[in-house]
Amino acid sequence: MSPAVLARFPRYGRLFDCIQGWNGIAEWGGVPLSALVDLVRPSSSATHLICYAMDDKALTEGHGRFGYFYEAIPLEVARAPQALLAMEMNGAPLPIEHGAPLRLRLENQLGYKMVKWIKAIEFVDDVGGIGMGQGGYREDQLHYGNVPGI
Ligand SMILES: Nc1nc2c(c(=O)[nH]1)N[C@H]1C(S)=C(S)[C@@H](COP(=O)(O)O)O[C@H]1N2
Ligand SMILES: [Mo]
Repeated sequence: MSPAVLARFPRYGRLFDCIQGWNGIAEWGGVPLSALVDLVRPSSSATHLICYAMDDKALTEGHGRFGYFYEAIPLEVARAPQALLAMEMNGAPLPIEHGAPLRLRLENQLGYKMVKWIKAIEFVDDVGGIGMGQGGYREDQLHYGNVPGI
């Protein structure tokens, strides 16, 4: 993506919180997720969008976990101004360790909702049939809450 195009993206900097207690600060650039929702015009029955990631947690996390990382994002969270499809971090292209080529930034949610290494996005009207049905990988495997607002 050219610097001129990147320069037009909104940028957000905010304290980032993981549920495990660590945090960090960065500045992110990208496309508002609401722009994608507007473009797709999901049917009125759609409640969430699912971000599917490239990482197989059996390989990257162990502890007996399995399956590809994903998270379900309620459409009202996706439409919020704090929701970004990020391609840039601290003024440079998004690095692989932080989710290149594309990651979610949801500045009003805990870290585990911010899917890195996105490979596909799907709009659904029920999260029950996705993964183990709890609304996300961390919810399925660790019983985290599925709308962790901060
Ligand atoms: N694809 C994918 N995205 C993910 C995760 C993951 O394991 N796989 N972990 C989540 C969790 S629990 C946190 S706290 C943040 C960490 O983001 P960072 O590596 O940019 O700090 O990524 C989130 N996104
Ligand atoms: Mo996390």
